Amino acid sequence: MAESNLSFEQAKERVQELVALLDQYSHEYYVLDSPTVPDEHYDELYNELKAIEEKYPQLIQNDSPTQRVGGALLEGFEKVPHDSPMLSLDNAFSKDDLTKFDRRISQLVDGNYTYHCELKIDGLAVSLKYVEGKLNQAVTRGDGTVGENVTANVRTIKSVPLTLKEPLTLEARGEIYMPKDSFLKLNEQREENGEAVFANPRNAAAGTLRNLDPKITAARNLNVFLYALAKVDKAPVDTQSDALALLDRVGLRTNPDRKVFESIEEVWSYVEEYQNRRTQLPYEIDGIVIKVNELANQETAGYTVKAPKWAIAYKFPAEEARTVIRSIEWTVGRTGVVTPTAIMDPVQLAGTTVQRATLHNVDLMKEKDIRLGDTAIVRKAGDIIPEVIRIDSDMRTDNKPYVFPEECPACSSELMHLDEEVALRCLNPKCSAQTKERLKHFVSRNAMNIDGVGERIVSELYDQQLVQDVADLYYLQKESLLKLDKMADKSAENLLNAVEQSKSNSLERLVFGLGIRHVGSKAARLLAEEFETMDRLKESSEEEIIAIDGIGEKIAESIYSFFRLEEVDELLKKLERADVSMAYKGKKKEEQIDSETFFSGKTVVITGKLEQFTRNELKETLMNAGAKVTGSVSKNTDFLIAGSDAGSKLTKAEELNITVIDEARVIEEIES
Ligand code: 1X8
Repeated sequence: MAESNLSFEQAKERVQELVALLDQYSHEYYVLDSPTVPDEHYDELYNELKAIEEKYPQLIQNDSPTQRVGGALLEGFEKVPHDSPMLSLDNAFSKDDLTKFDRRISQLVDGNYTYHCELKIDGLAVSLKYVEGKLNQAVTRGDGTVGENVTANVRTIKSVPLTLKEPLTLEARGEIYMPKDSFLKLNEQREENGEAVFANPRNAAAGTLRNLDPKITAARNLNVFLYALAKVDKAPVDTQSDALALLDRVGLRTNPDRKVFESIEEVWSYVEEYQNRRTQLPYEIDGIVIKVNELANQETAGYTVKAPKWAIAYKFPAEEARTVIRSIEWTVGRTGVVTPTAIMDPVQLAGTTVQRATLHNVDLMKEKDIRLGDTAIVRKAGDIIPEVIRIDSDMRTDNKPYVFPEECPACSSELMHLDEEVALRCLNPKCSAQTKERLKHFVSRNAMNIDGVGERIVSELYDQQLVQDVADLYYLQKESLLKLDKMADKSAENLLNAVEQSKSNSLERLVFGLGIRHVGSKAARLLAEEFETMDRLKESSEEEIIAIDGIGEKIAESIYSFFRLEEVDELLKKLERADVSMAYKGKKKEEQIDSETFFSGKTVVITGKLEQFTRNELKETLMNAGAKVTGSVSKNTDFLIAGSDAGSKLTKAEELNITVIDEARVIEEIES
């Protein structure tokens, strides 16, 4: 780099000029998408600035474009409360939902109103605060009340101005995202380096924004669209259109694909237009946000605790893709059910590369007449699990009807259908695949919750003949564990500790863990509550079981016959000899009746790192308070309890407008 030969005074003036010019060129390039100078010219000025700053470091301004590259490693992200909550939006999934929304608005608002329609960007919400025109703070949405300070990382995003074109004090909110092509390149790179790939652009953006090394953020291509003006001093704003125009004017990047409409019919046309165009956009959108345009009308319509009443997010239906089925894999489950998965040519679907899709069962395969070589239409069920929804029969050439397997892929015993079941089953109770699945179920989180015994360890324990049934877990010795692949002293000890701890679990975990047909964790809990010990459950009659509210004939029959099996008797004895508790440790039924709590009958999900409880303690506490604790967030979830570093569940909960609470709140509610 050429050394600068300017005097200090000259340099000072030149720095001002250069920063202003470079800011202008950046704005034209990154925000307006229309550069006015060649890249080389920008680079020349940038290098000149760099040279001056090298000679006179006291002239380096915090908002100099040379200061975007990302400095030192961060220790963590400071928690910052939002001045006003960052709310989520209610969702609409159909034209009918939009019509209902419109009807509500017409009742809430007096007089005329219009709708401002915008694209719903699939990224992460952030708040940017500018003080007298200078970028002061960038904070993630977090739980809506408190977010994380990601200023160091956001500064590296080239389209985020460090200085506004006007010295305003304001808070703008928007979405940080990773463009589709950057996401694909990033994953290609990661694959080459043997690193785990990101599932979709949103996860990649989240991982990038929440990276403790701002240099990494700087090296990846994040971008932002601002879509809300949370607060502004000294600027008249009467509508959402005005707000976005103001953001444009001061140099903040907004999405140009927005429009005002007078009627919900026109809104629907806009929705349909973008539903068709979404795949052509260079970034992912997952819907359309419809807002009442006039701020006065917004105020009249008001808010619920979770969301503004004056806005709604129309969510697009799941994306579909087409690809060719090359083979079909059959997997044996815990109960012997053998399920088919299509192995296909890799295809991009709603942000991820998909190569496997469930075919559910033989009947559905027959119904869809699925053949090897067929072109399949795939979709993600609930936006997560890819499934084949149909075959494009026009694309079929001379593919032969599929020949279904007659033997278990694991143990080769004959497969059959039980009664009227659609499922194919392997009926060999000693089948290796089934046994491994039973073991996996027994150690799983909702069952005995034996930490550190995952799929690989279970498989090895079985293959090495250390464990043949679930009770064998309690007879494991350290010496034999050390013979397993990658099993060090410490991990063997941890494993044994986890096994030991599980001995004192409350009865419902064991009942669920045994994998009795039709007995899920909810039924297991009801049974444990009712009978309190394994012995009493074992001796119970079908009538007694059916008498329990929430348990039907099918479950009762299954439990009754389970406990009549000789091998079950032996297994229970073996567990008892190992000192595995067979007693219920939760609240007695009669204790529960009078206590209607905050959590009674609520479905809750726990995520993130907890401080005050272990996960099990929290779970038990919640269940004692009458909550149903489940593993994944769905529209049926009432609360998500989020610790620190919450990931995809938090995102999902936010998307679904589910109330997110922290541990402190749980304690508060339990104590009251
Ligand atoms: C979330 C989003 C909004 C907009 C775009 N993308 C989003 N992900 C928008 O208003 N254009 S608004 C929003 C929210 O309020 N939670």
